[in-house]
Order: sequence, then structure tokens, then C-alpha cells
Amino acid sequence: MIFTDTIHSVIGATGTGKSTFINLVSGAKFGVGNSLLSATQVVQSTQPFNLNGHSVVLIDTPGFDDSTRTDTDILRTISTYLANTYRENRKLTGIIYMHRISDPRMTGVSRRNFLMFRKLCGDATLSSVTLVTNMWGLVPEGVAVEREKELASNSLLFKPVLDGGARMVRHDNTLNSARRILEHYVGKGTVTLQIQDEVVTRGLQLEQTAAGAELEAEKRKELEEAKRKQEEEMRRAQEVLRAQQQAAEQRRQAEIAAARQLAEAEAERQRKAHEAEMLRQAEERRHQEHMRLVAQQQLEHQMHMEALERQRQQDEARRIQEEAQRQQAAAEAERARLHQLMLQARQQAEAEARRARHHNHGPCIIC
Ligand SMILES: Nc1nc2c(ncn2[C@@H]2O[C@H](COP(=O)(O)OP(=O)(O)OP(=O)(O)O)[C@@H](O)[C@H]2O)c(=O)[nH]1
Ligand SMILES: [Mg+2]
Repeated sequence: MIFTDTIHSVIGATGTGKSTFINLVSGAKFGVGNSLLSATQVVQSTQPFNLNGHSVVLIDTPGFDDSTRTDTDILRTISTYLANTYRENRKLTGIIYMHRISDPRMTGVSRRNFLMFRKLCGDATLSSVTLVTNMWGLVPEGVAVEREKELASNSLLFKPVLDGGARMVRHDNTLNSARRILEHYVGKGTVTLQIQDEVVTRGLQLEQTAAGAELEAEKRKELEEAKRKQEEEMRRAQEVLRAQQQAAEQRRQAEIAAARQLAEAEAERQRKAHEAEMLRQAEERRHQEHMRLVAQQQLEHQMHMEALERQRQQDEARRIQEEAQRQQAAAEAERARLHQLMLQARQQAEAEARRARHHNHGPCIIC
């Protein structure tokens, strides 16, 4: 927020409560955002209102943010408005920069807004700057106080502005608080913002102004950062891809090795099975040969035994026959002997008989 003897301008990131502050103290009915999108899209001035007998006008500005418009667009809107008020000789008396103490850190949009704010104001106007912290109720007091200290003492945050003559005050969202902030400017002289000097007095194009150059530098930085991030993401993606390819290759190699192992194992199994089959067949052949030999031996043995039996039978038959012949011969001999004996006996008997007959008949002339 900035003001002349009647004009103050309120600047800050989107959603920091610029319109709320202005509405509260001026009675204006500017749109207040409750969504994530920026509520204030254009630069707008309040009707003059009375502050301790002084007529005051507040200028509401859109914040630099990512939600709806480009930063260049917003800068052009603000700088054009401020240049016009300057041309109309409606000078500013104060510039109010709103900052939520509830913001955990000052990065991104907040940092960009603060940079733009500094480049819009320039160093010469810092004594007319009020850094307003609000939304104290949204964080524990201890945390908020620590943040306030850090904002004031960090050279990347508010310190350079405070060192340049700006002041930092707390706003508790009450009318009294808002009025006290504005009362500080009563009776103070007007200031020319750097952007007004650059555009109106020096006739620079927006791009040539400190804010424009800063914006360009920021955009370049963002582009470089985006490019770096993109390259980083690409590198990561390539690494991921490479890792995936390596993993796939390793998997493939492992699969090949496993398949080779399987094939080798299968070949080995088949070789062993073949060997076992060969052994079995050889064993079977050996067995068959053995059985054949056994059978042959049995046959030969049987034939031998049969031959022996036959021989024995023949011998036996021969022996029987010989025995029979011998017995027959013996019988015949016996018979012959007996016959002989009989003959002899008969002859003897006949002789006896003859003798007897002879004796009976006196001595024989023959004997
Ligand atoms: N708790 C608390 N909430 C606030 C305060 N100031 C504003 N708000 C809330 O913050 C939200 C944004 O307020 P706005 O006044 O629209 O903020 P803005 O800075 O004008 O936002 P843009 O127009 O988008 O740049 C709204 O929901 C307000 O009710 C405050 O001091 N305390
Ligand atoms: Mg607003």
C-alpha cells in the first residue's frame, strides 16, 4: 500500500490480507479472497477517507503469484498505475508491505513479491516503507516472535529494508491497529518510487526498470532452474532407464544363465540316463550271456549226464548180459558138470549094478 498526503499503496503477496486491511480502515468493499486464487486482479484505489482530520486514499495492488496472471503482466499493471498517479502529481506518502507471520518460510511467491516490492520502491524511499506482519493468531506466539526476529535480522529477508530506514509493525486485524499504522505517516512528506522515476522521469521501458530487470533476471533464473530441474529429471530418468536396462540385462543374463544351467542339467541328466541305459543294456546283455552260458552249461551237463546215464545203462546192460551169459555159462557148465556127474553116477551106478549083478552071479570073467 502506498500513500501521498492522501495516498498510500499496499503491496504484498497474494492472500496476505491487503484488501482486508484496506477495507477495514477505509470502509471500501474490495473483494477479499477465500479461495486459492488471487482475489485482486487490478490496481484499485479507495475513496478518500478521514484519518485524524487527514484525507487518505489507499491503493490496493494485486500480488505477484502463480495462480492467474504472469508476473510481467502484474508488474505492468502496477507500474502503469503508479506512473499515472505520478504523472497526475498524486504523490505517495507511504508504502505498506503486508507479510503473513504465519508463513513458515519466505520462499517462492513471498520472496518474489518482496524482491519486486524492493525494486518498485528503490532504496531512497525505504524510510516511507512499513513492513506489516499480520495473521499472528494463526501460529503460536513464540513461533511468530521467532519468525519476526528472523525476518528483521536476516540479510536475505527484511534486514536490508529495515537498515534502509523502513519500520516493521504488527497488525492484529483490528481497526485501531490499521489506523495506528497509517497515523505514522500523517504529516510526512511524499516520496517518488523508483519505478515512477524510471518510467515517468527517465522514460524507461518496463523491461529497463529495476523491477523489470529483476523480473527478467528472476524469469531467467526460474528458466535456468526449470532447465536445470528438467535436465536433472532427464538425467534421473536416464539413470532410471539405464538402471532399468541394466536390471533387465542382468535379468536377461540371469535367465540365459539359468536356461543354460537348465539345458546343461538336462543334457547331463540325459547323458547320465543314456549312460545308465547303456549300462543297463550292457548288464542285461551280460546277464543274458550269462544265462545263455548257464543254460548251455546246463544243457551240456544234462547231455553229459544223459550220456553218462546211457553209458551206465549200456554198461549195466552189458554187465547184466555178461552176468547172464556168465550165469548161463555157469549154469550150462553146472548142468554139464551135473550131467557129467549124472553120467558118471549113472555109469558108476550101472557099473555098480553090473558089479553087483556080476558078484551075484559069481566072479566075472571080465573084471
Ligand atoms: N486471520 C487473519 N486472516 C486474515 C487477515 N487478513 C486477511 N485475512 C484473510 O486472508 C484471506 C485473504 O485476504 P485478502 O484481503 O483477500 O488478501 P489479499 O492480499 O488482498 O489477496 P489478493 O487480492 O489475492 O492479492 C481472506 O480469507 C481474509 O479473510 C488477518 O489479519 N488475520
Ligand atoms: Mg486483494
